[in-house]
Amino acid sequence: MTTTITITGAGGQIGYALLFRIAAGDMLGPDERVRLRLLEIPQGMRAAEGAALELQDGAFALLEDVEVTDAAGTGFDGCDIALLVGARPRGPGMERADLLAANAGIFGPQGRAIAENASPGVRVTVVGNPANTNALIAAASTDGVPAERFTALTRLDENRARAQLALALDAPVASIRRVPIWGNHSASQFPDISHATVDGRPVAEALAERMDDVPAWLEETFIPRVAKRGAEIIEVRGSSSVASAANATIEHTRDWVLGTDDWTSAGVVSHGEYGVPEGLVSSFPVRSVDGEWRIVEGLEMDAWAQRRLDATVAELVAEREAVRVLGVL
Ligand code: NAX
Repeated sequence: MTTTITITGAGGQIGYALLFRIAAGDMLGPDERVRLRLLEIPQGMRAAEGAALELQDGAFALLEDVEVTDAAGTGFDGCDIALLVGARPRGPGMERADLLAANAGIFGPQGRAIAENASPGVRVTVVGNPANTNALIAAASTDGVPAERFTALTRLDENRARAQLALALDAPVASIRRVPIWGNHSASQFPDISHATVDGRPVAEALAERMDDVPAWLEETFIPRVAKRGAEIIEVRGSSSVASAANATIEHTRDWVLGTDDWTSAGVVSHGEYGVPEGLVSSFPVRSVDGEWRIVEGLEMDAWAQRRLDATVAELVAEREAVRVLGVL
């Protein structure tokens, strides 16, 4: 079988880190052939064309075809999976409303182009920031494609959270499970350890053996470290997260297609679960079953966790309002 994958912003940094791993079979496995559509804006075309030349030079057995274009109709033609990476970054002096407006001008038309050209079962993973609201805009701009087909990437945040817990507990990262991210992919996000386990036992219990005040560590160290990790990477590396973001994009999309054996996190459309207003694209604990994300329901939340969730959801509501004022929704 062959899957057609469209990558927007393919000439950018994350695009460059994604393409070769997809061609090597890291996303859909060693038996699935892939056809890549690299969608760029005119200024990004040369970089994307260069990446396409390198893809040829990789001689990947699974790579059937690569096309580079700046026309959305061609880019999304027959697309089964769309990775929406290209976005307008915040420029100097740019207000949040300007950023939302600029991105609405990208994700609205791309949503429409997906509805008109992609395959009926298309799956969309939005990486470009502000990812949740960009996914909401794209979903709202389509006729006929269910909103559930549009998701936002929060897997990188979850991976960061699991890695920080592994360090704190001196445990292998693979032994840490069930660390969902709630809400927005932003500094307001809530990485939640209430249900997390390390080798099957509660993380909270294991942390309490190593520190006196677990709640203070969560509030003052763990949550800010995870939520602001992007800024830390920029400070140390001099450039934003790239390979880790591409890795998370691959894991998110692979799990959506192939299924999960436990919880993970994804920004998905709310139907009112946990009091999150219907229609928002919020991160939740999810499982992937039969090719669809299902929100893990019925989890207990104490008052502190509820306050954290409410705060990040309030930010998503404010972003939706800002976009509504622009007349986009
Ligand atoms: P780059 O600036 O390296 O690349 C972006 C590319 O997108 C450029 O080549 C540009 O020409 C292209 N582009 C811009 N508008 C486009 C459009 N309308 N159609 C097609 N292509 C378009 O950024 P990069 O480091 O690759 O980051 C891409 C996006 O990922 C940014 O918005 C960034 O904020 C976001 N991130 C999201 C993360 C997440 O976890 N959700 C984490 C990493 C990253 O910060």
